[in-house]
Amino acid sequence: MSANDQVQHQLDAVIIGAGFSGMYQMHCLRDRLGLSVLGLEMAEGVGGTWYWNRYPGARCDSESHSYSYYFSEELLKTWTWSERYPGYAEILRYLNFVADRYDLKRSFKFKTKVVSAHYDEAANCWEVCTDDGTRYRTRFLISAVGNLSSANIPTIPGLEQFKGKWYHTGQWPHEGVDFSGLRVGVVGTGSTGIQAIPVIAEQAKTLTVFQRTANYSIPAHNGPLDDAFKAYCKERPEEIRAIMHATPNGHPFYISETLALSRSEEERRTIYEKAWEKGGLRFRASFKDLLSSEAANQTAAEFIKQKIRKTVKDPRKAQLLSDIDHPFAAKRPPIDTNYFETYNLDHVDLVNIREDPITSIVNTGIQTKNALFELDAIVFATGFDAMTRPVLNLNLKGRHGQKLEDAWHAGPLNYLGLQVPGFPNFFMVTGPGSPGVLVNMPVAIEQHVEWISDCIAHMRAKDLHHVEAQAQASAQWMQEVNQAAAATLLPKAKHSWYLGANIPGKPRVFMPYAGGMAHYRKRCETITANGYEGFLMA
Ligand code: N01
Repeated sequence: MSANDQVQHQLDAVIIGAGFSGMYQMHCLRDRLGLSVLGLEMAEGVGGTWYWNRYPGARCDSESHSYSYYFSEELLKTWTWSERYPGYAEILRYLNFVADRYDLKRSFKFKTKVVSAHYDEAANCWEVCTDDGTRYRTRFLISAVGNLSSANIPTIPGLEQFKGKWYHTGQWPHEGVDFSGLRVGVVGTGSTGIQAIPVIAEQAKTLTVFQRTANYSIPAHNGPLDDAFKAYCKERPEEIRAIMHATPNGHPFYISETLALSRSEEERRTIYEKAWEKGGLRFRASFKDLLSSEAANQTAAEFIKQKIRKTVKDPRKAQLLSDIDHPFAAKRPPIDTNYFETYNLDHVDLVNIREDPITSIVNTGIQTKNALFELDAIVFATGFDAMTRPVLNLNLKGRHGQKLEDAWHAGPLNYLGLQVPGFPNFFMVTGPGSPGVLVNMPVAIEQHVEWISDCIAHMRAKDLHHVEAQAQASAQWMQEVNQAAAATLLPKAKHSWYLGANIPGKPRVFMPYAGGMAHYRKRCETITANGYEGFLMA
């Protein structure tokens, strides 16, 4: 037994992760409920996804005034965002500001990885083991590990032979990377690649983009916020909050009530042009049915494809970039700064790896079926094993020693994205089965954290010690999650991480709840009002 291999004292709650979720969960349980709580975090500091994703151009697609905690008027009045969309560095400063304001860091143990946790049925508690050999016993275990925190590094033969340097955008070196004078290859054209490519192109000697699936993107029109808008955010947070709580995706703007095909082609074009000028995710709100009607969606898709063809001068590149195989916004729609314009630079090339696939990585670069691309650096903007992997990596064992991996062999069985049957007193913040990743994350996070905190407060008030999702309620919830997705065009993107389709061997299940945040919130409230319907409490 090592010095550290010892059981620490009994805690009320352990929270895993110190991002947006874990920090607020800590504040709620420690400061509002007065529980003994420990936070465990792999990174050296707070920030979660923004701690790791420091790649060039990393920026949020939620507008900054909505990408904030809304639980405290004081926070809203004290913090001022500088740009329409916050960059990773400003978000990290914000999260550190919040952590310091509430003195949260003292309750987190950083540089500490949870390697496993099991539920001790006799004692009705979780034993959590960390990589330094310490074991913690806790009544409640809360995963705040995020949905996009497990990097997907493709297994391409020969990577270890590459003589240059390679990077995954989700594990970016904190000191930054200087691409000046280098021949750089970027693999992946999702939200991340689309943000990174224009910035890398500014430095690199040559940039070769390896595209498997062409993607839509809307101009972000990012820029500094003016004083009038900053004042509005401080003076009327209630108004902004009310909109965010009323809309399906938690953003601070309404979705139009108009059906796309109810307007003439010319009227539609004018609406799309205006939305294009506004930029960002607001474009998706142009019509009510863009995500439910294929015909409506095609009007938006065609508008964007025309914009791409008009922007990109080289006809071959324009064709490759606009040959998009899925409905608009069926994948999370990227927003960009000069993405398509970047392909007009002479030193930027585009390779269609669907036609000419990557076969290996050799010491000098990337080998496709037909050509060798000599490179000094490779950037994998290849996304994440999303939603389930970060939770599975905790190596949980629930009642009767059941592994979460087994409980989820056919997909992430859960109730409301909050609990898994057979795993009592274990909660997930914005887990699979909840709307989180489809909405403005802080809105979803605050709702979940408050629900979990209220549930724990209720249990304490009633002297209850055990809460667990019922199997039947969970099975029914899975049906609702499927039905909600099927009512949209979201499952039509074949390679989407929403479906787990980006990871070989992963069950193809639409993981997030697509019924909308406002509806989901009401659903949770009703369940609570009905005495925590679908949960077993004892
Ligand atoms: O990851 P992705 P991401 N060989 O999975 C390609 C959030 N986010 O990091 O489509 C070759 O979307 C893959 O190709 P394909 C946001 O929620 C937000 O870009 O599978 N290529 C695709 O092009 C987002 O949705 C912000 O055919 C491979 C790309 O890599 C989520 O993070 C910014 C490959 C991966 O795209 C993930 O975005 C950034 C392989 N083996 C991210 N494997 C903002 O807030 C994958 N690809 C703005």
